[in-house]
Amino acid sequence: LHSNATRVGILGVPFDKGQTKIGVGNGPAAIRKMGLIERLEQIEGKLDIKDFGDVSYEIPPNLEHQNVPNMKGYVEFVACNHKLSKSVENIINEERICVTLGGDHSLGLGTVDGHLKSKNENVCVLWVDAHPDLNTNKTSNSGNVHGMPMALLAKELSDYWPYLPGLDWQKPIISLRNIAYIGLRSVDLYERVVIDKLGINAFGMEDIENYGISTVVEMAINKIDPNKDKSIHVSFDIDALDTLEAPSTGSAVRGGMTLREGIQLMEIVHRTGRLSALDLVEVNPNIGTEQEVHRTVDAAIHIIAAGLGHSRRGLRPKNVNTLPLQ
Ligand code: HAR
Ligand code: MN
Ligand code: MN
Ligand code: MN
Repeated sequence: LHSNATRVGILGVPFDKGQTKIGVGNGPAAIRKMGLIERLEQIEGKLDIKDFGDVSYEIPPNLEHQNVPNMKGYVEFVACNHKLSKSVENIINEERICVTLGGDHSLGLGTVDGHLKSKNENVCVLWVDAHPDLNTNKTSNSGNVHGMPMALLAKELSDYWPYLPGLDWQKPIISLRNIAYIGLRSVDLYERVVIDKLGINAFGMEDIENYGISTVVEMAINKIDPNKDKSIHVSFDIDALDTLEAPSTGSAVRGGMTLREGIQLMEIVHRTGRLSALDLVEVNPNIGTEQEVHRTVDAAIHIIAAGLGHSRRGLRPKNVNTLPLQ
């Protein structure tokens, strides 16, 4: 391997307690089984890929009987994300781009937290999603914690949470100024109020329609990283893509991004050279037909490969003179 090869760490998080549908915990296995690593190995320049396996966790005894109103699966959520945050921090400390395979989107708490800790908080986040995941336990209609990670991470919302037992390791240390949404089209009432009041960078489907995906991505990155010196975190919820592109997911919403737009987004992020963490979440292989599952997982792999430098223009030959062109 080349010594300057891009270093990548793959981490599975078969976590499904952030929502109530069975199957999203099988996401990492499905993505690996369809050949993620084999496809990443074909990327130009050869990546240095290390698979860290799946995160496992135990509930610490002092947490066992804790709960917080309107937060389903609270102790599992806290325990898993604590372990996950440390793993992500270690992988990024090894100078690897940390690719986290979900699992439901509640894992975004741990991945962003670990990234922030590794990079001394000098991080910006692109949250690519149909949903803003900005509910607190008071505003959520579902009590599903996969709709809450952004509200836990944001400094500006820390006063809106009750005491959260076992979450002292996680401080809301990212400012909403360093966060941008892309792909929104299913926003709850309170989420809408928070986005408007706090002026959160939010690019919805109509912005993609009006400006095109490449302009939207450039605008988003310019907003959250104006000096081009931050470490970039992309948290990609597969439901950002249209239902036709990624049907096997728990909260599909029509009218979403094409796979082409998703790939273009990731190619632009790759070209910044500042991508340090990529989450690919909410792939649920228990939803839909075999063909739909295949399409969804394939889309997920295309998104990841584009972020790590796969080029739609094909590979450049190492030595043109050896090709049978004459
Ligand atoms: N906003 C809704 C809730 O809080 C649904 C959001 C959850 N769906 C996701 N997250 N896949 O992006 O329950
Ligand atoms: Mn989400
Ligand atoms: Mn979503
Ligand atoms: Mn293909």
